[in-house]
Amino acid sequence: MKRQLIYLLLFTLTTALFAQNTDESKVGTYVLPELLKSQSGEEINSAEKWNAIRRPEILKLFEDNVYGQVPKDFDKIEFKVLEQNKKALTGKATYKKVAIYVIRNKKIITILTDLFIPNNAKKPVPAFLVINHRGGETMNASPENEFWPAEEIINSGYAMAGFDVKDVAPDHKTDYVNQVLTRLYPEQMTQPSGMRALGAWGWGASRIIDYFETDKTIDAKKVIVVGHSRGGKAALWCGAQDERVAIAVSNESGNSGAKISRRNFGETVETITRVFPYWFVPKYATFANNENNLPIDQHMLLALMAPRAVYVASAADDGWADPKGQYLALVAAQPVFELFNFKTNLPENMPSNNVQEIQLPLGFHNRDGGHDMNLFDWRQFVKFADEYFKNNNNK
Ligand code: GTR
Repeated sequence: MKRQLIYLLLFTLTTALFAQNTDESKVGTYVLPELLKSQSGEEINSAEKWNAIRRPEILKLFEDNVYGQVPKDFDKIEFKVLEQNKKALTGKATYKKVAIYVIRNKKIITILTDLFIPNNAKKPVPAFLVINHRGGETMNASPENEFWPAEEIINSGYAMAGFDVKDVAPDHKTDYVNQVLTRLYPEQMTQPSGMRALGAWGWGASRIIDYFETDKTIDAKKVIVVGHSRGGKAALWCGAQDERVAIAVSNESGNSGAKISRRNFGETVETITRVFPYWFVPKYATFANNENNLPIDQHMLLALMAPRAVYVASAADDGWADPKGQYLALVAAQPVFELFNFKTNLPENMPSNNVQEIQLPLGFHNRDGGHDMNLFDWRQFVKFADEYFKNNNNK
């Protein structure tokens, strides 16, 4: 709880220090880069062409200009259940602490995962997996903990998992290199489009999905990767990279997450690259006050989830993350989902506060209140996941 307060305070301070436009009348106009035209000018009018041509192009543009590559190779991965309690949450769940050891070139890193699995499940369960930047102590299963409400999630028939990003890349300007980058992929640091912190966090989530694939109680084809704010940026990039992610949930990910960068409202590329340069490749800073020259915008990141599902959550008082800019990105991503025969038709205007909009495989809400992830948000994620898994025949 204390840690959450500190985050809230820091967040309020940053937003106050770097006053950005929050006046809708001053937003101005912008033109988004084309989703459905390839770099050589070819019309992308089918799912096949999207997968073969445009998707790889856009992934590479995000790698080179924003988040860096995500290395896929390592020599070995091993899992060890360090703790297990079959009577957790008053007997409703099994708790496991799992260590994930990843080895490359004789170097090792360890990611610790906290995991609750419902005991009454008759078959493998879908799992929520949180990329947590708020510290391990925020993954406690106490009923007051709305950020990671394990019991509520268990009651809804899902497993609840999470890991602390510090195991893969500490959220710190210089220390971020200390885990996966220095130990496993040192060459990434010498490459201009090598992995940086946000990419490393997503890489960590993928290793937990590797573990899920070995745990018979989990349905690894129904993994919902969730991130709040900076964690939400990482969740979207993870989902774009790792097609095992069934649903990517972005909670108030804002700038360089779900928000349209060209929309001059809330946090800008200038601020984010100045305050958090280590989240991105160095080239991203060249787009500070120069967003119109970005070869991508964030609607393209959401589109990389197609035909899988993406959920964008906002909070009405979180102007820094630009609720409307996040909604408009989802609207602008729709043409790619249409290529996969999803007839989504999101309203032009953002839905009213606290009203969930579901047009599978897309979902959105903008709740009352400020920057946080709470029970209201989680209940919407569960409703969305329930609908999606019920309706998606592939699952
Ligand atoms: C802010 C940052 C945002 C967002 C947020 C958070 O200070 O400017 O982009 O990531 O932190 O993670 O809570």
